[in-house]
Amino acid sequence: QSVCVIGLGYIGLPTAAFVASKGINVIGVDVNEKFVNRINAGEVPFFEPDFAETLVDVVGRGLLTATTETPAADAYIVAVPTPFNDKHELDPSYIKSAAEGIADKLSGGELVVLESTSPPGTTEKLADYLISLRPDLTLEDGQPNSLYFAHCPERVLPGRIMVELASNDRMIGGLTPHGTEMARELYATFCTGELLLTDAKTAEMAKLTENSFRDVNIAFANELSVICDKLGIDVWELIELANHHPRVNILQPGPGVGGHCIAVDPWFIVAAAPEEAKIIKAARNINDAKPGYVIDKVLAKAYRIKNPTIAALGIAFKPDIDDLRESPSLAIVERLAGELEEGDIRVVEPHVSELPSRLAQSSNVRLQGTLEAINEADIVLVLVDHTKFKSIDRALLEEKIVIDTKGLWR
Ligand code: SAJ
Repeated sequence: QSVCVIGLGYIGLPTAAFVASKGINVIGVDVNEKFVNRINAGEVPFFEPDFAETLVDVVGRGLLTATTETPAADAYIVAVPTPFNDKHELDPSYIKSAAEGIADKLSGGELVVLESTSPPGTTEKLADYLISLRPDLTLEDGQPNSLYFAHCPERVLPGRIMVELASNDRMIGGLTPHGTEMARELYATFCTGELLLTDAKTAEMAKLTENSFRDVNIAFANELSVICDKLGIDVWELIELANHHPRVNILQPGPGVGGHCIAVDPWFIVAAAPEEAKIIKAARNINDAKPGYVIDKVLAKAYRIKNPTIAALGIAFKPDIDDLRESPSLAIVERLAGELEEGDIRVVEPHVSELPSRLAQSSNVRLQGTLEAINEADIVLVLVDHTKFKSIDRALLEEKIVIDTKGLWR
């Protein structure tokens, strides 16, 4: 059995390596030739705990090969980006080009799994598109020329990908019963979690629902944090107290919601049912407004100081990772750099060795060590609750204005 994984990003590559680690022959496909060459050389393109060892091992044993050309395979796992356009509708171009790569390699009997998070109905559209490219094949079960489809959304948490790839329960939603069964057999080879069988559209909606649930709960916490500021109440203490109730479990407020999933996926539900998705939409807007609220708070303090120095602690999108994608903390520092009339910003980010290019070009921003930055700062702005920040000596913060968006030093 051979498996082809299309799209070797943050999800596709660990998935490919993980499947290969079970002794299955995996070919990974990506449009980026440099990236492909690096993978074949066993080089790890991004940090993820325990991932490097697995990648080096499976590439070394010849179980995982990367290429730019889609090969013939028994099963295809599509893990390409699924961004949205300005109306929050899916931009299907990556899924379509994956389908175009697969189309002429098919001979009938293959399974195509869509793993990318997608709006309800996308797996069906992918199937229809492939059949339009290959009208000699059919979506009907049980024919020699049948093609099978399923949606098996990934649910791994960045930072815990290698653990969760193995142990998470998986939803397996086929377009037809046989498609569901084939996908179940494939995922049973590498998942120890429960395999939950459903149809494709329900699996698509379930994945969006999980991330929307989290987004709505974070929005609730963020709204509380703004209300508490107004009322002079410590929101962290408030949430801790309320969470002692046996049926209350409020998430944590912060500088906003980032990453590639939680800030994106709810919009697919809003686009699919704009009139009905009221709470989901409000939550998105509340979380998107939080960085602006933090910026206003910092500027109000900074304007009272001549040539203020601000130490910004953290620019990653969440704690203990180096991922800056869609990071509200990074966006806050970028906007502060543009709006600050005088003074400067010292960024402390233990997980990166240089600032991203847009920030590096700002004359009033530089990367600095934690103690140095805090010592020289008038305002200490906590944007990420990295474990390394927790042990900072509180004595250093005396005389400083502290704006702590994560309740790190409460
Ligand atoms: N955040 C808060 N407060 C919280 C929890 C998170 O402000 O109490 C913020 C984080 O700082 C970050 C953002 O939310 O900016 C998202 O972080 P996250 O840890 O909640 O989630 P992701 O984006 O890393 O991964 C999510 C996970 N989904 C759920 O937990 C329901 C993961 O399991 C999914 O696989 C992933 O999205 C995905 O790919 O969809």
